[in-house]
Amino acid sequence: MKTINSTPKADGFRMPAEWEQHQGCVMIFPERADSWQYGGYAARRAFCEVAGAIAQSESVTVCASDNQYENARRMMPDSVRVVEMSSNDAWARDYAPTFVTNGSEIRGINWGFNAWGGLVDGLYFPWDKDNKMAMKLCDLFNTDMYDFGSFILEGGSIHVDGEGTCITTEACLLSAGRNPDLSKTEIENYLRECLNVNKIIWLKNGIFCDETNQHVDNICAFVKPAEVVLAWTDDQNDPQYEYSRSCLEILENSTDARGRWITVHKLRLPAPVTITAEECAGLDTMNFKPTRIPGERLAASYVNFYISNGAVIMPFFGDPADIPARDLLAELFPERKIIPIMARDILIGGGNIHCITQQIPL
Ligand code: KQY
Repeated sequence: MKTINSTPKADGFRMPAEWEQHQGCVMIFPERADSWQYGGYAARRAFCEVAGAIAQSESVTVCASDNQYENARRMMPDSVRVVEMSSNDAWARDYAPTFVTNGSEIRGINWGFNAWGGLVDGLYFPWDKDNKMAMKLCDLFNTDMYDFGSFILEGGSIHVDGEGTCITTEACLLSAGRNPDLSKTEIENYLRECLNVNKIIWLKNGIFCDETNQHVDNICAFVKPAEVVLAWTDDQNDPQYEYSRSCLEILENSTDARGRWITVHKLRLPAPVTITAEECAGLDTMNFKPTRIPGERLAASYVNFYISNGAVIMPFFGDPADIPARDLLAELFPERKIIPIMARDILIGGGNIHCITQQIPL
């Protein structure tokens, strides 16, 4: 693996849209007991279901620590490859490489990772093993690497259409714990150079109570060029209403990199999902403090789906809104199978299906 001292844009590489063909997907086996309740058993089962669903149409590699390797190999379907790799937690979207392509070669981008805000408002310490994963994965997948380790960015904070447009949120990218010495224009320049985009649509907020400082991948996702789904509530008393309304206004008044107006499909949220006292009791403390408190709202959203070569793997929450959400995605992705996974045990960790997966383009 060689480190390349230029930028993807300068070399004619771009980040493809998630619906473009993949060679595979990478995930990480969940383990830490202050993220995943009751020792992570239920979360592991949910991760196995996600991996199995993705493996129906592309190859899946799951990274597991030495401690969990045997378990992971036993639990994961035979179609899934398990490799030993250490990490601090299990969020492949955020610290696996962002892959870029020139049509015949792929390269990985290593962003800096500081657990969603470092010592300002990060979610755990240390994060050194997570931060090394992009480099290790470039080696594993035999790709050269762009090293932007001095720029803090998680994969879940960007979405692209593969045709020059990126969507992100101000709440996350301009947060004090990431790149406080960079102006908005300087941050945009990183996105332009690294993803090879020339239009950045800045939403203000994401999902209420999303502990990543409101990653875009929980509120809004491209479903095809110039078309997005937006997490939506009609309840004007819900703080989410104002967040989603503002996103709608921005999106409906935006054109993409090719000058097309954006069409927005409202993907209605489930009723607010909160963590129970029993679930909290199954979480280890962190620095003598509980990581969640009973009644805390979790950042549940149907937007956090993964597009595989043959399917859309989406979260279900056991809410009546599951069905219309599935039907809307089926309408928007007529050529793909919709595979719902009961995702509460992933959500308790703080993210969902998109957050635990990272695609590797062809
Ligand atoms: O991408 C994500 N949604 C990661 C959330 C991390 C939560 C740590 N408890």
